[in-house]
Amino acid sequence: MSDIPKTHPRYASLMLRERLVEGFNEGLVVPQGLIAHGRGEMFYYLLGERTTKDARVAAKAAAALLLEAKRSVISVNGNVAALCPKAVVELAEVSGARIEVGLFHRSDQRVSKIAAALERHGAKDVLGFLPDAKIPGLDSMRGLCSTEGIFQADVVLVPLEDGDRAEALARMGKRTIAVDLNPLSRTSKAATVTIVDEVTKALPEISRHVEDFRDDPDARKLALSKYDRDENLAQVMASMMRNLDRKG
Ligand code: PTJ
Repeated sequence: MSDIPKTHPRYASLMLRERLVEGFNEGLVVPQGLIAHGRGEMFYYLLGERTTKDARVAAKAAAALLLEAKRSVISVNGNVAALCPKAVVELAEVSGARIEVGLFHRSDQRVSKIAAALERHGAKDVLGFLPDAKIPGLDSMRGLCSTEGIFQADVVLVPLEDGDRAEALARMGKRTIAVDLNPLSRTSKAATVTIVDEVTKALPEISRHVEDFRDDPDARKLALSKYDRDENLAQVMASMMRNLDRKG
């Protein structure tokens, strides 16, 4: 890892880059993942690199969806495995979701490396190595999935997607939770609940709400009724525009 002083004004952001570069060197992250992260950084910068009120409202709705689910799955790609493996495992533990590795640039070697990285943080029974099902209408490798995981799930968390799978999962009647810093992306517009926040912040935020709502069905109902995806995305865009005005 590079030696980044803690006093550096962009320390947190630079450390995330370090994690990705390390993940790239270990074979978890593909080069395209580094580009995807750069795009995310740009939107995060426009957001003021903070968790907004709108992201919290969405994270509450996501927690409610996970608690209401019969079979939920967290889909993990290379970037997510490199950035926040522990947060993935913790969310799976508190919500009862399964973890499945689902890759766009799929190779067996990457799937097993990512599964091993998650297992080092305590994950159990990670799915995805031997896919036995396919998401209809999705020609990319990300369409491959496992029957006991994504294929039969009713709620799927899809952090850092590129859109087509979220749409295909919606066509299968599943409810989806996206974590995407781009409020304009197809994923953001296709998911049932979209959290526009940095993934390392969003996952622990969902876990906290899962714990709060576990024995409180009324709070879950309220969280879902207060969330409107398109209105939430419009508010996020408005925050970005205001920040741009201030920075300009
Ligand atoms: O590991 P693989 O093979 O499955 O490949 C994964 C990548 C990331 C390469 C693939 O999913 C991809 O190309 O994604 P996209 O189309 O670039 O979309 C990623 C989205 O996530 C973009 O809208 C980014 O703004 C957003 N994003 C990037 N980094 C973060 C993020 N959102 C939240 N937190 C981040 N750290």
